[in-house]
Amino acid sequence: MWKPSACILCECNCGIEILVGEDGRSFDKIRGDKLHPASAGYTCNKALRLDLHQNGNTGRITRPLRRRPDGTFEEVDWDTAISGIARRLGEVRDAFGGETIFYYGGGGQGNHLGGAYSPAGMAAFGGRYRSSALAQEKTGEFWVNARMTGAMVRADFEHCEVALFIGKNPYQSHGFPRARSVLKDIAKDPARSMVVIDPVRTETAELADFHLQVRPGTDLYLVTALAAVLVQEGLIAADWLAEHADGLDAVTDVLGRVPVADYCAVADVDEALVRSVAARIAEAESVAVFEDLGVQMNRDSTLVSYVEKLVWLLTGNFGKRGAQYVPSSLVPIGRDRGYAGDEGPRSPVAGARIISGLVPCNVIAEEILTDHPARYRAMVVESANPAHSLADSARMREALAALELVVVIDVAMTETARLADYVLPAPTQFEKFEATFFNFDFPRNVFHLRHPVVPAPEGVLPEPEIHARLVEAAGVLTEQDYAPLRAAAAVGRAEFAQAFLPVLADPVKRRFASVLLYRTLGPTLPHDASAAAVLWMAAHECARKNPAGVEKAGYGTGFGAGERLFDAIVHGSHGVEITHDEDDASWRRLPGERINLDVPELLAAVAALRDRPVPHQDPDWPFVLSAGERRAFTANTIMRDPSWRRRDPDGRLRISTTDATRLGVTTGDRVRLTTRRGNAEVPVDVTETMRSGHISLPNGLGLTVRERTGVAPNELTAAEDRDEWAGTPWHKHVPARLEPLGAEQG
Ligand SMILES: Nc1nc2c(c(=O)[nH]1)N[C@H]1C(S)=C(S)[C@@H](COP(=O)(O)OP(=O)(O)OC[C@H]3O[C@@H](n4cnc5c(=O)[nH]c(N)nc54)[C@H](O)[C@@H]3O)O[C@H]1N2
Ligand SMILES: Nc1nc2c(c(=O)[nH]1)N[C@H]1C(S)=C(S)[C@@H](COP(=O)(O)OP(=O)(O)OC[C@H]3O[C@@H](n4cnc5c(=O)[nH]c(N)nc54)[C@H](O)[C@@H]3O)O[C@H]1N2
Ligand code: SF4
Ligand SMILES: [Mo]
Repeated sequence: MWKPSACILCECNCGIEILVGEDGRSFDKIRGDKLHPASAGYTCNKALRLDLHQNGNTGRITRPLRRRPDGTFEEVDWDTAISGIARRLGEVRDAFGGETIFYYGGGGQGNHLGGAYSPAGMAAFGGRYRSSALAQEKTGEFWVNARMTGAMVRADFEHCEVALFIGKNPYQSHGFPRARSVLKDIAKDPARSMVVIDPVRTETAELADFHLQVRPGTDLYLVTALAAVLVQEGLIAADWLAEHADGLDAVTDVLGRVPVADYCAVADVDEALVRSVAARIAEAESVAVFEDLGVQMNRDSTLVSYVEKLVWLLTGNFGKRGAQYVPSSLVPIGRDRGYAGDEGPRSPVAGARIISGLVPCNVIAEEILTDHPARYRAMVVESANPAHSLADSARMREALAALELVVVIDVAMTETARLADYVLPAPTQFEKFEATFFNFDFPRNVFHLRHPVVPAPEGVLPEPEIHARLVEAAGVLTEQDYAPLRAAAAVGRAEFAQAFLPVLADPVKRRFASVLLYRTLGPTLPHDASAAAVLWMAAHECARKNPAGVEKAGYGTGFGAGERLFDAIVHGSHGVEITHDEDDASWRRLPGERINLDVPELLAAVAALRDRPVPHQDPDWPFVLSAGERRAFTANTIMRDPSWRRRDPDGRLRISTTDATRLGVTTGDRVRLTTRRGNAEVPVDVTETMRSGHISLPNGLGLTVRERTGVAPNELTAAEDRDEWAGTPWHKHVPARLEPLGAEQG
């Protein structure tokens, strides 16, 4: 029988249908789900063999594990595991304070429902600090958004006249619905243009009209030159800016003085090309822009985010079709308060800026490996693999070992789980109710609550149940808290809502709202969808915040709108439209409906770029390593079965033809790759797509199931290589050198 679900390998979460075999377990066939409101039948190559995630050689775990004093693991039952963890978290709290219990993760590319319950589990023990992968990619951009628009911004590539990608390869990495089709449409249409800023001639660059093949790590020079041309050549949307934006004079003052030719020379991009790109952007009806890891995990990332936003703001590309927009959301992700300068929360040891509630990933080890009294003492890791995915794996392993307690909640025996004191096994995303909160479409936004496709094996527990049991083991919630809510739920939703109001009004109880919903409203939901209970609150919040969009999507108004939206989500196994916005909805999501162009500290840093020494290559490290790019068969560390990779199974190091010739290596030859932090042996792939001096490794290999496949990129990266504003890593800019191994062996 074909069953609807979604691909879990990137943030798009395309709707799929799975033909479950007669054994009730195997995925015999997978196809795109035409009924999915966002992906409409689209998938890329990666989804089609998800069977290898569900049934492959993945190191699946199905029993709670506890570490013995001799270092080996033993299987324990759930009561033993939960009570043991609760006791030890309680001991850490009593000895050092609950705020020393750190939480990492909360969901990968497709599973965020458990993460909605984890704040309750952590609050039960006084946990306060947390982080996730977002704090090694998006937090700089979140901080800039908060200061400029006060809202998360996305872009409409489907309708744009000009698409601009900066450090982003959507042909492989996607990031918006039906990416490959949308890219091909733009490439085919003579009236539309695509601009790509990337040192690599990627599949996306291959489709582009303008490829600015920037010198790695110099994007700030290039993007500043681009913005400066707009100002210096009078290409800005002056009337639009006067009506909608503040701070223009300060910005034009700085950009007016930028030495465009010099900056293009630093970036090694032809000045005439930069000027024609500026002209193309300025004349376009609409421009959509996506900056991603090529700049966000690179030097000056927060400053690049700022200037990138100036490019589309100075040309009036916000709040209209084909440009940037502010999506509605069911569960907001990445909202920051936008504290200026030194205001705002800081991490307890390193004093790093906490953005959107997240401690920068690159300081986590530093917050542990110290004798500072406020250091973290315990860590709960959920659906993440920080021993592999964070900078400097060796130091991260050391940090995990220094903690009093590490708990990992995962489906597989990951690199991080191997270092834990307790490992709690969860059902896979095809064995439970699951959802992603990466819902950013516009004007029609979509949410997909996936139903289980196959039964979970005995011995695993879904994350909401784990967090509920932790809260109960801490003694925070008891039957007494549940009883009145259960009684109200038995009468009806309106009565339940009435009974739930006091929970929301109580600042302590509110922290446990998700678990209260799960235990009381949950059992009344159809299809055993208890895990969806937390979405009831989210649906009402969405209806309250976006009344027009929710009404236009067909859910009516008032309390009934929230109820109908929630019911549609619970029943709609192919995904549902949650809002249908009017075109001007983006404006109404901006505080004061205005845009701020002048972020003083960032603008001052852009102005000071002139006086900064021009970046130069250190002769000891003649290569720049991009440690972790997205390729046809990479999917973070979600796919652990190596046979999934039809191409590039061992994750080769890409190198330019010029450099390969100089080193005397050809495709398939092995080289020793050395960075300041480590070294690895890896076969090379010689290609015309790389610039000389630039080499790249895939992201998401270097995994160990039975044996290790590929190079683990973070054995080579350093935690101190990070952005001065947001603490985001420079994974795409690792100084490196290479030695051919052929000669050594021969
Ligand atoms: N196939 C696949 N798709 C994925 C994922 C996956 O693992 N595999 N992961 C998902 C996740 S978690 C994310 S965050 C996204 C990330 O998606 P992307 O950001 O698109 O992914 P990357 O390939 O890491 O980096 C993008 C580009 O940055 C370029 N780059 C490197 N150095 C520089 C530089 O100095 N300047 C500029 N301008 N560009 C540079 C690289 O050449 C690369 O083409 O992808 C998602 N999609
Ligand atoms: N050097 C370098 N490092 C990088 C990057 C890079 O480009 N270069 N990219 C970074 C980026 S952008 C990201 S997003 C991170 C990603 O790295 P992480 O945040 O560590 O996440 P994933 O690799 O997506 O791993 C997700 C984990 O979730 C588990 N999992 C899957 N489904 C479930 C489930 O239903 N429940 C539970 N409990 N667990 C589940 C998987 O087994 C896996 O262990 O890596 C980052 N690290
Ligand atoms: S990897 Fe991403 S784009 Fe490809 S099918 Fe899966 S969700 Fe869709
Ligand atoms: Mo990511």
